Amino acid sequence: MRSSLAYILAAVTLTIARPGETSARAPKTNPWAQITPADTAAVWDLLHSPAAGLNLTDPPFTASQTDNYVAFIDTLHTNKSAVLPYIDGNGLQPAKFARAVIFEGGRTVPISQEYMIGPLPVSNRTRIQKLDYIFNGGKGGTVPFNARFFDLQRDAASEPLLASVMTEVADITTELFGGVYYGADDDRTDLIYTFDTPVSTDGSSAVRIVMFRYPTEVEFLQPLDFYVILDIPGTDPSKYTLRGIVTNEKFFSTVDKFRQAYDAGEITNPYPQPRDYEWAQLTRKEEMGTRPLENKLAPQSIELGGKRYKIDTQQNYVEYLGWSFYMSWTRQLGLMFFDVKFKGERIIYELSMQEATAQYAGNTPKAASTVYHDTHYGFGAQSAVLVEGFDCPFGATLLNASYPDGRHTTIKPQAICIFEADYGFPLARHRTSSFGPFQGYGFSDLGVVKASALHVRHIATVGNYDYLFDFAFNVDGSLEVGVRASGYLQASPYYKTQGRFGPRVHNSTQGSYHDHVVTFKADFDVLGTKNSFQVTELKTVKQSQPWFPELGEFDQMELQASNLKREKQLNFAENGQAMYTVISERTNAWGEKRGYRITPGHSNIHLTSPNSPFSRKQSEFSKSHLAVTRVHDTEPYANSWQNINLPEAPQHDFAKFFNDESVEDEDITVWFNLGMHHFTRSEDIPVTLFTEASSSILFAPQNFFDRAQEGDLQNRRWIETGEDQDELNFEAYGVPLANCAINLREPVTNILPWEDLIV
Ligand SMILES: *[C@@H]1O[C@H](CO)[C@@H](O)[C@H](O)[C@H]1NC(C)=O
Ligand SMILES: *[C@@H]1O[C@H](CO)[C@@H](O)[C@H](O)[C@H]1NC(C)=O
Ligand SMILES: *[C@@H]1O[C@H](CO)[C@@H](O)[C@H](O)[C@H]1NC(C)=O
Ligand SMILES: *[C@@H]1O[C@H](CO)[C@@H](O)[C@H](O)[C@H]1NC(C)=O
Ligand SMILES: *[C@@H]1O[C@H](CO)[C@@H](O)[C@H](O)[C@H]1NC(C)=O
Ligand SMILES: [Cu+2]
Repeated sequence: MRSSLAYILAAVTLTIARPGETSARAPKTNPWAQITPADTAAVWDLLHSPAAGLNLTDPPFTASQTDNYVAFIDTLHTNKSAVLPYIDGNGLQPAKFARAVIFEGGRTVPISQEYMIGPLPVSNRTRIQKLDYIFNGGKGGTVPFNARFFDLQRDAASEPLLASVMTEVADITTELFGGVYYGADDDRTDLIYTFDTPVSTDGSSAVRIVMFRYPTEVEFLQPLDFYVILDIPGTDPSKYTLRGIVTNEKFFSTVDKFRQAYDAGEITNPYPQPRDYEWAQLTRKEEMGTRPLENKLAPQSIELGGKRYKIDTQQNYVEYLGWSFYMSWTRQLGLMFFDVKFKGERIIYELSMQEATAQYAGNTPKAASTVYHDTHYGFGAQSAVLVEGFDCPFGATLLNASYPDGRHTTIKPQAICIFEADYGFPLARHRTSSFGPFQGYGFSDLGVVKASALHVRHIATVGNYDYLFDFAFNVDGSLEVGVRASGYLQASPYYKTQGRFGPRVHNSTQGSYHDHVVTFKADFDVLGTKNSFQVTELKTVKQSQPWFPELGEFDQMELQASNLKREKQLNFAENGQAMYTVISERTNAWGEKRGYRITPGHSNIHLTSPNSPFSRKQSEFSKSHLAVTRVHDTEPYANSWQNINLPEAPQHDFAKFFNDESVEDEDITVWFNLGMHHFTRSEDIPVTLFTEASSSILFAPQNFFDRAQEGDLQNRRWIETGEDQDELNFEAYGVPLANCAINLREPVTNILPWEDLIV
């Protein structure tokens, strides 16, 4: 498989010259950098040392759910209060800390417990402390066993019950689906399954809703109408019980009742799932024919003038046409940006994705109950190689990403790309003309300015979905955040009666309706930490003007600006009739407060169901377009990675951020949601398309400057007629056109890094 993939991709490899690729030097050592591989190993060893007293089983895959073992190590957020004196002054670089999640199944009351370990590197000053301060649910870093991540160990403990139920009905599943499940390790087994999330509501019990599928590469699109629900509370498998079997939209609380119904002819499989799956692979489909001229190479975005950005790859620091920023990467959240400045002035302290929630609907136990928080699986850990020329333009800078993986560090080669791209439209243009029938004499001029942006991109494939995160730093000082989704639907079996949950998209497959809500954090520091959140409403008012006596009172638009006083979750106004701006008290040349506007882009949504039992309290961050809070070292994250299984008793409750603190002239964070209401369609087969599954937001200067940030760009043209109208003056501002060199080659490359590297 590996070599054939490499071969196909190598067939269209374009190598372009990269003149002037340059490196930057970060002003400071990156204080948000992830912990080093050496630190990860040392933290691992420290946790496993007898002195730590944690009694850990190593390696964890040999452990059972009643042992203690390390789930993972990651980088702990560096406190903003410690960073500012360092990046803005002569303060010391803040100490690095790791966080570690330990599954403590060996305790009398089994739990998951999170720790902070630091300062790093490990020395005799390094301490292992409970990590509580970033979780506000009341139990700190403790998560009850029932709610903890459903790992291989929990899977193994509930497997015997599942296998025994499925063995009892093997004759029926054979007749219905031509498949059996005698247990994962049984050679006769030819079905696979997925299970529900959340597995618990408040941690007091756990449920396992198993949905079977055919074992193909496209399992997400090949669901079978067969569900087994197990109650699996605690760590003692002898207490695990069958809640029931669901098929044909009917519930059977025992195997016997199910068998009686089957024998009575009440259970059928009217829409058999095909066993073939080529239809669901992202390959070219010969039967669809060809389109005229499409056999030619498609247009490409190429940095013809050479790199116009600089990177300090040691510090993950980037400079681009006035912009500068640091990047960081964590196992759970993936890419994060810090200290985002334009022309030397800070606009954003931190910009990072916080959570991607997906909630489904349907009249099946799985679709009805599914809510995902994809940080549960880790955006950093699930991001991987980008295909040059397709995921990112040819010639893009491809950076490796890495994350702690056990005692080691896994490198994901080429997981981040950076490139400058043409916007496809000009930034600005105007043509002045007095030619025409009504003018006595003619003059004309035309100015036009090129638009481009530096993009930083990564793609995380979390289970069925590929999330493309794109951050575009525009030449005019605006910044666009975009997220797109492709990949497989998490589909349900097709039922004739369930059109209200989504259309039939294949023989036996229904595209289950679902919401995607992707929560981001933007800790704005517009010219310092003291900012306000201004809402400028567009109101219609009645007024009269003396020069229109005949109108009396008439309707007129008016801007009514006010600052948000207290922390709040809020939605964008209907019809776009409000502007949202983070402002500083500092003013521009015109006496206006300098700010950055938050402009909704495409598909700015929030979760549809505010009160579903599966998303009740652990998903509050996904329930409004925007939220404004005061910055605290204790509130760095919107969510916690194991919160998903605690909808009724959250480990971390975003709603508690809103405790009436003032957000006027204070250090504030704006949380915002992107996403989509995924109205599934047959065009989601084989995979969802990035064109439609797209969402964005733009941050743009709002009186931040005294004028538009284009006047200093040289990539522009000014064309005017001279005194003699036949004469044309053409100003090109000295940017050469002819220095591009593109070498097209078709090398066979075997360095496509499909495999991770472990260090
Ligand atoms: C250590 O954990 C194991 C289970 O993994 C348990 O059997 C043993 O009693 C524990 N030892 C101590 C000292 O707690
Ligand atoms: C800690 O380590 C340092 C350097 O190795 C050493 O000088 C110091 O005495 C140690 N302190 C303690 C309390 O062990
Ligand atoms: C799937 O549907 C297509 C189109 O209706 C039909 O031709 C085909 O026979 C069906 N396959 C199965 C296995 O039912
Ligand atoms: C990225 O990983 C590759 C191995 O695939 C390695 O050769 C390369 O040096 C790494 N690049 C950077 C910038 O660390
Ligand atoms: C960050 O700040 C909190 C609150 O003051 C404190 O409890 C915590 O120890 C700090 N974290 C680090 C890594 O210093
Ligand atoms: Cu979707």
